[in-house]
Amino acid sequence: MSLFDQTFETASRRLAMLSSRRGVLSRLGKLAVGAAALTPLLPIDRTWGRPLTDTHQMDATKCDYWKYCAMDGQLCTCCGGNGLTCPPGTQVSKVSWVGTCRNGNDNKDYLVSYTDCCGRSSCGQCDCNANLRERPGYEMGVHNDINWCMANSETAYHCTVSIIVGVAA
Ligand code: ABN
Repeated sequence: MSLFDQTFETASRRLAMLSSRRGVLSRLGKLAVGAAALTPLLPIDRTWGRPLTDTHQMDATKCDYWKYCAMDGQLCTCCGGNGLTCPPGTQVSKVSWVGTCRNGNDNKDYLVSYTDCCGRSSCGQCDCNANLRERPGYEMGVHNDINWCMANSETAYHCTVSIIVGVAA
């Protein structure tokens, strides 16, 4: 076959492959497989706007619940309390720790106060240590590994409740 014929044949085959139904379907198939392989790697929001209620972020008995981001202590929700008020037989600490946590549901930052419940021995459940923005012990004023019951007459530490104070500015 002459060079001219060969070139013409190759070009015709390529054109036929590009425009034939089989060629188009084959390219679409490759595109679909490539997209399926790459999509999991892309940095996109996979909640698709859904609330995060099916994750620990919304379970008040788990340390990764969003409002425990600056928490150091045992969750009163695991110690017979409701998470907002101290369990029966304990007193609210006179001093508390305050943190700012982001609620993944509405993407807003909230001021959260962590108040110790005092007067009974340690509950021993759900010990959480997130401590976002806490500083080391030598910066006493911004250190959270402290028994806030120290200022009460009953200084024994039982557990900690987390109260949302408001939306952070
Ligand atoms: N604020 C909770 C706590 C109590 C005792 C010791 C460390 C932290």
